[in-house]
Formats: sequence, C-alpha cells, structure tokens
Amino acid sequence: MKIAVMSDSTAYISREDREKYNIHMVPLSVIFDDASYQEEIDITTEEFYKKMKITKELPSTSQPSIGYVTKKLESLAEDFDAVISIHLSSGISGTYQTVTSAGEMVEGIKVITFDSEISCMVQGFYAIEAAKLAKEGKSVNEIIDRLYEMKQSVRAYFMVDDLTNLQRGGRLSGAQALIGSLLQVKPVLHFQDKLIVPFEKIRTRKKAIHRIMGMLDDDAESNDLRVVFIHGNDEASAIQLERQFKEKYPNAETSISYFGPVIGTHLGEGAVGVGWYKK
Ligand code: MYR
Repeated sequence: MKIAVMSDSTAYISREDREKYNIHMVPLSVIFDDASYQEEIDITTEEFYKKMKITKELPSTSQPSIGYVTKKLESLAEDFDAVISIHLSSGISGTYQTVTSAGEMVEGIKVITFDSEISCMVQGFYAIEAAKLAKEGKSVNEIIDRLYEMKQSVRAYFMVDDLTNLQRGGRLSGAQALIGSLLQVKPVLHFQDKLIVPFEKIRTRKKAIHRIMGMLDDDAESNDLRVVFIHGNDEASAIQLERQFKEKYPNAETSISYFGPVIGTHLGEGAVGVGWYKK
C-alpha cells in the first residue's frame, strides 16, 4: 500500500524537510485588510512580522477551504492508496474537521486524519515520524499506533509577550478569572484537552522561561528527548535557550523553529515555546 503523509502549514516544516521526507502540505491563510495570503506560499514569516508592525488592524486567520483540500486529496489519489494527515489541534482550528470531511468525500484514497492536539513544529514531529515510517514500509495501523505512542510523551509550553492577540482571537481558554491580571503577567501556556489554557501564572518573562526550561530539564534527566525551541521573530532567544540546554545535554537532538504567520497572528511577536517528546 502506498501511503502519503500530509500536514498543514502550521507545522512549519521547512521546504527542504518537506521535500526530504515527502510531506504534503495544505496551507492556512492570514488575512490582512488588503488581501488574504496563504502562509509558506504567498507570504514569508519575515514579511508577515514586518507587515504586522505597520498594520493597525490585527490580521485574522483561516483554515484551508474544503474545495482546496478536496483537490489536494484527489491529486494524491492518483499516486497513493492512503494518506495520513496530521493537523493542528481541532480545539483551535477547523482544519482537522475540514480535512476529515473532505476525506469522506474523495474517492480512490483512504484518508486517515490525526489530531495533533498541538501545533507548530511539535505537530511537525508527528508528520516527520509518520513520513519516516511510511518510507520504511510500515502499515497505516503501525504508523498511527506510533503517533499515539508519541502523544504520551509530547510536552509543549509557551509564553507570549502580550496576551492581547490570543484573547482577541478567542484562542485563550480557561482564563476568565485571570484575564484582568493576566494581561500584566507572563503566564506559561499549554494545551489541555485540545485548548490553550494557562499552565501557571508567572510575573516575568525571565521566570516563565526559567519555569519551562526547568520542566524540560526534569524530563531530559531520565529520557532521550527530541526538543524544539520555537520563537516568534526572536531567533536570538531560541538560540540562547538551545545553547543553555545543550550545555547540560550535549548529545540531545535539538532544533530551532518559528511561529509563522498564522500562529504569529494569535501569539504576537516575541512568543517563545519549547516542545519535546521521548524518542
Ligand atoms: C485558524 O484560523 O483556523 C487557525 C487558528 C490558529 C490559532 C492558533 C493559536 C495559537 C497556537 C499556539 C501553538 C503553540 C504550540 C507550541
């Protein structure tokens, strides 16, 4: 059985890695006053952050249309028997549901959707793992089983410089009681039951990052981890965190990734996140 692996643009898997692992991609879009841009296609992350600085209105985002996804699946059906499609959390975007619905309509290919319950390169970890296994000739069930096994150890925490965008975009849950005070602090955020919720209320950026790095350290002491440091137009912070981690764990497998246009719309510039799982 020929198995394709697909994900959406919010995994922010570089073009080289998408080509290397043969991962197909459906883009989400960011919508400014003047136009709608498919991220990773019509607008780069650098262009996005520049544009966001000079635009008064907060941009909005949208999932891929069902027509677009259907066409993509139909084209995959020409070469593959099945596609495993890995998406950002269904609690923050309709993308997973759209691909699932399109998959039920398209003929000639079995479409198996996987809700990563997260986003960004942590979602990308799942897609890359699936693609490696597909290349090794593993079956759909074997690949899906492995993805669920990974889910047991996946952790991701992040913080934003300013909670306004997350709150305005309606993607911050479980924080009603804290909202007033939250805007003055730098809470550590994470996903719980597919939604973004505050993990811990922390006063300063420095302390929030310290807390996240502490949790990573706790896990790294007894496990062989794959780790990604993610930034919103603040590569220096991500590099510094990676360096700090590597001082203690020189053999750990780490990488740097970014919050691209769609996720950057909701997190704003200056967000930092760390994600990992047991290899
Ligand atoms: C859509 O319009 O369908 C996309 C909505 C995306 C919401 C993004 C919210 C922030 C996600 C943060 C992920 C951090 C992962 C480490």
